[in-house]
Amino acid sequence: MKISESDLIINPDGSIYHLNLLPEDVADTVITVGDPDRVGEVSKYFDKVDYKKGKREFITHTGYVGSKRVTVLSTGIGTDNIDIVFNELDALVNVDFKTREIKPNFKSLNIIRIGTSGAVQPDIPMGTILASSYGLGMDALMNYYIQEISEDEKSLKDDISAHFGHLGAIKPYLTGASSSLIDTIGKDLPKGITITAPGFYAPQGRLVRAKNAVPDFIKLINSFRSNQHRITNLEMETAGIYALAKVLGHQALSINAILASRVNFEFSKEPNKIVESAIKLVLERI
Ligand code: R1P
Repeated sequence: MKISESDLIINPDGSIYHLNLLPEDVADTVITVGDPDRVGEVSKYFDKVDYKKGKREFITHTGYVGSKRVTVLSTGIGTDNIDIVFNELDALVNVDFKTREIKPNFKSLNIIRIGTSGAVQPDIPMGTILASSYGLGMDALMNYYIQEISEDEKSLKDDISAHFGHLGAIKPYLTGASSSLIDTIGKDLPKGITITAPGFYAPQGRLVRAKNAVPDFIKLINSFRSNQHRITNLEMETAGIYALAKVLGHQALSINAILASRVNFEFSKEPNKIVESAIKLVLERI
């Protein structure tokens, strides 16, 4: 079936609407970062950079780490951008742009986020590199997709929803990391449930001038326990990445450079150093 011109917008030069990439521009291994300036911080370690492209906040460098072809791409902030990036990445590899039909041979990408995050447990200090075992979305993105989840995901999500009971209309969604990527790239790293918030301030329990509707948010989230599971950190993309990767059939892992401790009220004096160590770790393991 032909996908219409308004469902999938292709620019006159054959590139996809927002990412501005041609199908051949995407490697099978994709690193996503939030900050467009971080793309160069990753690709400076590539053995060869073939090209650099971009539009808006979506900057892409594709090249080689040893013999492995890798794309690094910035998503900007938030799961609304993840919706764009993941659908467009998927279309670039799984839709024939000439016929506008789905390609017969499905291609699954390995997608690794290298992002920054704040810890909500006292034993996870700043400087930790943490792999998200699950992404717990507090945003509304997955209200718009049909997502099948495993029994384990469902039971953990139910436990969390029961714990969060009084958050009213918010319907959290939960998806696990790719088991193959967590066993390789995430193997020896601290792990935990990452909360993806639809904002940076009150949605992550920060208090500046506005009054928070959920005043003890950090306590609420860090007190959750279910078997060996606990919530370890907060950021703004992981849950959307995990959920859409699974819906579309890709493998995803989120690696978090912990820059802040939300329980000790501290922010790192050396954030760039922590991010750099996360970048090096991922590039050594992909
Ligand atoms: C907020 O400052 C941003 O930082 C975190 C959050 O997820 C959000 O995108 O990640 P990045 O540093 O990867 O952007």
